[in-house]
Amino acid sequence: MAYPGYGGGFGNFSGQIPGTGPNMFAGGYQPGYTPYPGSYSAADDSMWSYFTAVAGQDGEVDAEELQRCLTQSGISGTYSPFSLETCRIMIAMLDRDYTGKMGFKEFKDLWAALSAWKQNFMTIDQDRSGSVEHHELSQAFATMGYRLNPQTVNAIVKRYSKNGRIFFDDYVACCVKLRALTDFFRRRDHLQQGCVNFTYDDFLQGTMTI
Ligand SMILES: [Ca+2]
Ligand SMILES: [Ca+2]
Repeated sequence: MAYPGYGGGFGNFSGQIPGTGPNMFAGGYQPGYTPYPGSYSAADDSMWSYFTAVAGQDGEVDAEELQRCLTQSGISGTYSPFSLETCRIMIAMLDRDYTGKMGFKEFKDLWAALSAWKQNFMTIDQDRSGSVEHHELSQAFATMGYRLNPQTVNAIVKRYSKNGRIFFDDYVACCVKLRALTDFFRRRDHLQQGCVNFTYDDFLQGTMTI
């Protein structure tokens, strides 16, 4: 049987990193803001300088630093800035060595993922209301390859919406969580049956850390 609920292409960060050049900031950047000083020749060098400035003394980016830098960078554009909770979720998603912080590689991946989400959000918001509504989210999940029953979609919309509208920040949190939990589940669903046994501790580790 086909795996129920597993999201396909979108959100698979490895392999969709468009590079470290300034072009990854395309789309919705507030005019006038330049994260890359023009004097740098190699895009990687300027990304590295940007990273070290954000990371501070410990050389890694935590949730507070990430929130500050995302707010400053204007990557949310006209959408409201990312909450600390969403920043934590984003770090948890990419934090391969479980330090609760991001190194340079993870930081680069996040920038790439964020511009992909933003493009994705604008595509899904078909009526240009600036938010994603129930039918738009339901369609988006289907496009991403998730097959969720209507009650599940209803429950997710209730959790992530304000007056029926899901804004960019909550949309990202929702997509990251759905992806991470699906991955967690799928790794244990060896027979691809949509049914898993796990221990209490395993369950808590997989869900509480996201
Ligand atoms: Ca730091
Ligand atoms: Ca909309």
